[in-house]
Amino acid sequence: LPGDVVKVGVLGVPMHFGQGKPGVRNGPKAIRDAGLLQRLSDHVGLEVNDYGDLDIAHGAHVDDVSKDGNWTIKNSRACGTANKKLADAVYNTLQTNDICVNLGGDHSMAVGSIFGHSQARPNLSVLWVDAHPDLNNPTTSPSGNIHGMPLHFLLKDLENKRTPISDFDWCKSCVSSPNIGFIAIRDIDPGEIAIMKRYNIPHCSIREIDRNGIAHCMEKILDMINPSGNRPLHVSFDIDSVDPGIAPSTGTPVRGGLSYREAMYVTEEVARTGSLSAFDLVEVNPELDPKRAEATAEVAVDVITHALGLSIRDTDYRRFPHSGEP
Ligand code: Z70
Ligand code: MN
Ligand code: MN
Ligand code: MN
Repeated sequence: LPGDVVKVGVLGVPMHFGQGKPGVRNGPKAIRDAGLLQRLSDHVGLEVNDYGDLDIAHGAHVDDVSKDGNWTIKNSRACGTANKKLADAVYNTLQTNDICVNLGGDHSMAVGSIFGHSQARPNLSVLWVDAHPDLNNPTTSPSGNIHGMPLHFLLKDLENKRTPISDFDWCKSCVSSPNIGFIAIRDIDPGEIAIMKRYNIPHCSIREIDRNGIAHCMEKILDMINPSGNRPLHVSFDIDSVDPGIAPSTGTPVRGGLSYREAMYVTEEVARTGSLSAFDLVEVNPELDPKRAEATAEVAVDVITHALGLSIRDTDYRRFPHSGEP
């Protein structure tokens, strides 16, 4: 309601089982240390509820290997268990908050965050901001890393083709291909291209951003994934979408990413939809390029605060009542 203060719940997700670099578990701390909570409350004017970090059990390393030995999915037990816990936490957070912000952690956590979100609020649209489309399955994956596969467990179109991984049986596919869009993708595996083509998944590659500009691309992708504007919006933002020149502390830097302003424009347009319901910020690894880890975490904070309305507050003071009127 206009005039009501927007309530945001923040969850730290020190997930690292989806890939091989353990430092990504310190992403939530780096992002909090860069001042996220204070900026959300003091600068954006939100009511912020911090639920701390999810307690992720550091159990034994158990892989799932296919009977024919054709594939291995690394750490499936720990990753599946932690994601189930996250799904429940996101669901609970959305009972008392307008928006849930999830601080990763590696991108495998999108399985839990999107499934939990869909349980609380059905008919999601998903904006996937990433250098990678993360559409692999155990047979197409070049790495066996689950952070390259979260959408395999989430896409309804793949429901009947899903590789049965018992550690993820709890996750029902919950997003349809017309309602998910990729932006900033530029490092795509052959199996992922085949899936994108087969299901005609909306996307704006980094090349399309070069060609048509970020404003055109955002208008196009938001209109494609949520034409009526009625669906709750889930944004899953991998920091490797941003150029490694400004956000280098991440596991798989890919040159030629979003500029600072392009990243802010993306998130400003997210705020302007008025539909943002959950936001993941993933893959900040402060142990990589440690001298620039603080700068990377600051970009992450800027991304989140802009998605939650920082720079549009002066022109939309009804939704963000603490801002000054122009
Ligand atoms: C590759 C794979 C990936 C992030 C790398 C890489 C996936 N497509 N995702 N870094 N964040 O292993 O599936
Ligand atoms: Mn990713
Ligand atoms: Mn990525
Ligand atoms: Mn690749």
